[in-house]
Amino acid sequence: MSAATFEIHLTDEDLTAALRGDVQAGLTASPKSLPPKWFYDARGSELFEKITELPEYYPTRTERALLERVVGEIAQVAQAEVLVELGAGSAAKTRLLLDALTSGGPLKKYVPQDVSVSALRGAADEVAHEFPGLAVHGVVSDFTATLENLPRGGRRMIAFLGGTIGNLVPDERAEFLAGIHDVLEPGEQLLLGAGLVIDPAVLVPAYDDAAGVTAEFNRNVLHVLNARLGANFEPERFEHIALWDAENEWIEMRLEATADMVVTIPELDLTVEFAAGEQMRTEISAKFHRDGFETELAAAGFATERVWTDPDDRFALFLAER
Ligand code: AVJ
Repeated sequence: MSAATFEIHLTDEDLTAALRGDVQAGLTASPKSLPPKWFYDARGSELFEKITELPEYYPTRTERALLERVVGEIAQVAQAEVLVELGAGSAAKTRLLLDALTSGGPLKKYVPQDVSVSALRGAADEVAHEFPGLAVHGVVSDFTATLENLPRGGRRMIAFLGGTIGNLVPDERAEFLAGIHDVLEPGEQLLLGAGLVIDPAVLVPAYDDAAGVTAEFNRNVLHVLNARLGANFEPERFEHIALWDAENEWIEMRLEATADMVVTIPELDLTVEFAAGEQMRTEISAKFHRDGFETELAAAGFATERVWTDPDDRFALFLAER
């Protein structure tokens, strides 16, 4: 019986310190904003799982179907011995990749990374039992620390799926891709899932569903601030907004204050005022053009080997080589 091993570069205290810094900076800025990574406490992760099942939210099922179709080719081209999955969480897509990379290639080791031990532990142990010949080594860290501490040896493929790259603004994206390029050896690979620019009439409802699950997910960041920093937000007094920014080609989620409010955040010794109608950005989810993204990969030093898209051109998988 095999069990997963773990290394932890990020403690709960580190996470709280990072949250404090982000909230202090974001809520004292004008306009106010909060980074999307703080959506994902246990409730936020559950709400995101629900989002992936909504009729309007096409990215997850589109990427999954695409992956199902091309995973054999990916395995064949990549010949990966080590799969590193960034933001692995409880990723259901992992099985598909692992099946293909073990049966159609030389995979020996799986390294899932996430910021939350709890999300990672269960999933990593399950994979270890399902794939007895595979070494499973979970890494709890942020991306930067993951890249710095990435185990060497064996031909590696780093996978970053789900379109989460879209949460980064262009500068952060360039830095992130360059950071991945830095840690890879020539010949090693990056597998990236990215949402493509499509009709806003399809895009916007994916982030503003009729059942209101995304609205609740958006407001969850306020629950997180209440729970972790002792803040007294009344989340139901903020309205969910999702809009398509055509110039930047990203979906932007915001929370709009429905009344004048004063919020205190004791852990930060901070009082924050919201005016009725004031909007605060909580997430960007950038969408891409195939060529534009290849250019970004090239700027980071990658050669794009293959690009696959779904039949409706809504989502793309890029396989790039250092
Ligand atoms: C998990 C970052 C890929 O941007 O589509 C879903 C998060 N936000 N609905 C995305 C999200 C609103 C999602 N990612």
